Amino acid sequence: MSLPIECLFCKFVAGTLPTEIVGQNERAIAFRDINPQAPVHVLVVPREHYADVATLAAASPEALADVIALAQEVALNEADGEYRLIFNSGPLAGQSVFHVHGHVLGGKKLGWNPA
Ligand code: DGP
Repeated sequence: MSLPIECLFCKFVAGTLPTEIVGQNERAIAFRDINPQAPVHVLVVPREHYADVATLAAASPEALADVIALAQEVALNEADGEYRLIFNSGPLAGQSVFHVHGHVLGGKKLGWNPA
């Protein structure tokens, strides 16, 4: 697979741009969101580039499993294992970076206003 060299999250995975890594496993890394929406707001991304979660699930279920496992690990470390995991898919849903990422949100009682 050719890597889109302009992809921000690919650069975090490769280490060519710095970010605060808070966890990693074989196929995924986790780092803090630059614009946190909760006391805990971490992004979990596969090391390989896929645009969205459905593409990831179809192409590499193992990598999706690693993304989910890492989200759980981060939430156990930082939010007592209680968290929301969101994959925005497509611009209308709010996706702005097209390297699939799960938002791990927690650390407080979360509201429910996706609008
Ligand atoms: P989404 O809108 O679902 O595609 O989420 C993209 C997230 O990426 C957004 O919450 C902010 C985060 N983000 C954008 N640029 C950077 C960056 O340079 N560093 C970090 N750590 N996060 C970023």
